[in-house]
Amino acid sequence: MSPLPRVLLARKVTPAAEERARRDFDTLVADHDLSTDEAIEAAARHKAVAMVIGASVKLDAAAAARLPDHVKIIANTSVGYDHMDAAAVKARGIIVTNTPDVLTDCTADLAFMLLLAACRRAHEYDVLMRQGWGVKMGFGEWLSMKPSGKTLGIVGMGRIGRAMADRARGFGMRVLYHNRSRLPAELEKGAEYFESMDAMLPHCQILSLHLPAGGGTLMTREAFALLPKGAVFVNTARGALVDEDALIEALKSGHLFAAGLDVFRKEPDYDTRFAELPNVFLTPHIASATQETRDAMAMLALDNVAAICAGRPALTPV
Ligand code: 8YV
Repeated sequence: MSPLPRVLLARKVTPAAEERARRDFDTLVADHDLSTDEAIEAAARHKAVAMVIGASVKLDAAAAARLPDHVKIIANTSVGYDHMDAAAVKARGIIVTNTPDVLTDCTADLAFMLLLAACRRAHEYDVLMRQGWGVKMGFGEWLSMKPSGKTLGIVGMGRIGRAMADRARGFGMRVLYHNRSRLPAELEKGAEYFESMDAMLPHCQILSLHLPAGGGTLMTREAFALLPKGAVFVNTARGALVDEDALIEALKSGHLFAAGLDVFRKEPDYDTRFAELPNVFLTPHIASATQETRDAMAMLALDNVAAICAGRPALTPV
């Protein structure tokens, strides 16, 4: 019997996925999410043919050049892979995979939760209750914003953007979108296409980002200014897309009614000025963090590893 393929789990995965990895491969399991140097060193030491990684392993061109020759696949446990220079890794003859589809529903669910929480002042009411319901509200006081029937703008109408649009339709929203190209009618489902994001922004009572990072800062001070006064902003995509100073100013001035944010520029840290704003609902980059979805993401990463080790094509190459 040939020896089991050597795999490095450079990040902690779920128990079910770890059990499978230990059963199907000769697996070295890291006890924490490894840094880039730690991961490259562990892969070399373990003679790994596969590395299962998360965003703590940042493979820029220089790090890609240091990957050991025996590594055949880098399996990301995420759909976004802006933590690596995929072209540089692939130029080394190494397959790169990600985890599309399996996290679409949970990411759209969380984006919609942030949308509802931001519109309905969920954070403020929750704090108020935990402080003993000190403020008794009059009929016309502390009012929030009705999400149903509003106009939602989506930037990035890929799988997650379309799942967000599906949820919005259930709330009677008018859906606008900006995307690199217009979708066919069966995917558009009545959403209105804007070739220019700037042309769309003035119509968006709520704006939600669903595109990868890489194209620089999309939501600049000027872009926020184009949103109508009282708009709500939701981001489950990447913090790098947003000028956070401009966002904080817009939230403070009341130009934005509220925001719901799952992603930040300085992850795994964040600008704590957000925490001082009552009109922000914050989550720590957990859109895909349900038991079901994290299991599915880790299993898909391992499916990709298994395919490459068996000489088959990867399921979800990038
Ligand atoms: C994270 C994500 O990767 O898939 C993505 O692009 O950002 C997330 O799913 C996940 O939180 C693991 O770190």
